[in-house]
Amino acid sequence: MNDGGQRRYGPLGRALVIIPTYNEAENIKPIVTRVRAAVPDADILVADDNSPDGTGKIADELAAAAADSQVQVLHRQAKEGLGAAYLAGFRWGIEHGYGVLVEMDADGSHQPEELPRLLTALKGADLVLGSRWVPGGRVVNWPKSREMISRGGSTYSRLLLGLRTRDVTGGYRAFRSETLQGIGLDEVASQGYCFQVDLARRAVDAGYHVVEVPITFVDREIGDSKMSRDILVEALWRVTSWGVAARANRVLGRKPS
Ligand SMILES: Nc1nc2c(ncn2[C@@H]2O[C@H](COP(=O)(O)OP(=O)(O)O)[C@@H](O)[C@H]2O)c(=O)[nH]1
Ligand SMILES: [Mg+2]
Repeated sequence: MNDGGQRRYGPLGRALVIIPTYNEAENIKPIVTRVRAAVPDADILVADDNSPDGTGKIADELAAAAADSQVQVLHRQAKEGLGAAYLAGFRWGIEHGYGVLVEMDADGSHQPEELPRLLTALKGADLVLGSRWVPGGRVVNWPKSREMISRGGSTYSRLLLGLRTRDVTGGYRAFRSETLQGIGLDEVASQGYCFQVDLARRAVDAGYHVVEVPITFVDREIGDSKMSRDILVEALWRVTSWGVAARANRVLGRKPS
């Protein structure tokens, strides 16, 4: 719980890097190879939504070639969004006894070489956010339009939800498994990218110690972004409704739901 970082934290335990994929056939092998090289002790779970381009099959081949089952694949029936893929991956990781669950995109935007810094910070925190918008953080090759959407989304969410973290929408994160178990995963309904905002606000509301670590986010060079208008609309209406509910609760003197 959040006591300004004074709490003594237990050992981290084994780490599982969860990589959600939808049509990442050209990216999956390079990212798995980079994670294995950067953090050899961590295991990897690819959460694939039955990608039509055969990403799941390539991931199976990588799993078969990996020593000691360090690469696993969670095959899901259909494309259900980033949030649903992560929830399934978190449940899998918790069931298998991992102490740390990491979120990482498949397209190279989240550099595995930066993961050791996130894990070091997690030794004194409940949740570490890789952050583009703190000093030392940056984005490379991102179109100005995407940067505006991301920065705007973070600012809107922070103001409406009263969050102090700078990068609320980012998806490069390391959770202690206790943190995930303490924030009510069963009640998370967010499907698209607002899933990230949802988890961040739940962790802050539950009093967890959330730390931001600067990262360099590199835009994908291969494959297409899955960002869509529907994902943006879902984010806007969910964040707005959480903000309105939080304000109403404050006015009425109720605890946040
Ligand atoms: N399993 C699964 N993965 C997804 C889905 N949507 C996006 N992803 C993955 O989530 C990560 C981030 O998506 P990306 O398209 O790079 O988003 P952007 O960086 O915001 O443009 C990538 O690894 C995608 O393959 C989905 O519906 N299901
Ligand atoms: Mg991307």
